[in-house]
Amino acid sequence: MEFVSANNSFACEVREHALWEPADPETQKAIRNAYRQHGVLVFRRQAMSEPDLLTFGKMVGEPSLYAEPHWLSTVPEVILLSNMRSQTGEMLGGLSNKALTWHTDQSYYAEPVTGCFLYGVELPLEGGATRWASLYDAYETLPDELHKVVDGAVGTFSYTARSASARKADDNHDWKRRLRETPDVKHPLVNVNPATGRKALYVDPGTVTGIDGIPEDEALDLLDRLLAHVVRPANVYEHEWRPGDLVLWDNAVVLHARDAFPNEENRLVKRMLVRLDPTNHIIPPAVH
Ligand SMILES: O=C(O)CCC(=O)C(=O)O
Repeated sequence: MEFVSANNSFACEVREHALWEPADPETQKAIRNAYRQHGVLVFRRQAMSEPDLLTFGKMVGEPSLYAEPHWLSTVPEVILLSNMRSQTGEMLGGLSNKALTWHTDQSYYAEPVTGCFLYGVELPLEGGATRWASLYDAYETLPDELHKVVDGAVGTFSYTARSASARKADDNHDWKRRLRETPDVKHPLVNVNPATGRKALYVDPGTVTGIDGIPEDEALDLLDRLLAHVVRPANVYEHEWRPGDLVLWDNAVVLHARDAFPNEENRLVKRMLVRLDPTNHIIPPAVH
């Protein structure tokens, strides 16, 4: 097994390793350590059944169910993301073919499940690339005057705000129930890894609607500046998907975004959410 930088970015590609074969404890530990350190791990050319995906999820943490039951696959921890439809015309999973702007999953929950991976099954010839940006590197390279503002700051994370534009699209969400179940929450804008002491910024464009103690227009301006810093090209890993690729990431320490793709083309990726070990990973705490 070999760990190399993916396209000279912060993300790490794991080579010479077959995820569908049983891994010994040393190998598992090396993968978990690389995951904690880099926040994004890329495995190419994997042949994974859904039970294999579940076994991998259990190696990383505790696989968790998603809030949209009709996106779930035969193994219910596996979530389908696709623009494809069944023979009777129902959407096979969620998120259709649309672009997804920079975001991090579950930040609108008081206790986000932060581990996540995608496994590429069927991919379009054009479009549909996914990008990740490091919130560790973003924090570490912030100018001092911004450190002073974000250290100790608390943001409001709103599912209602986040879903406002998505609610207009047909992407197979049960919006009414989701809005009812998901009140606004607060999290710190900077979190510390409990095992390494490393700090990561925690911002989620479109979801963070305000910062405690800062007037709204100033807060939104600050959030725009932070986002521009996080997603500058030197801080981004872009993944061009091929069938069999598996990308694992930690939503507490990276943002991600996806390009749109033509709806005439099929894209099917399988996703799993994984609750991570709070002694090794940042779990963004709720602030009351
Ligand atoms: O389909 C993708 O590549 C990304 C999906 C995504 O952004 C998500 O699951 O939150």
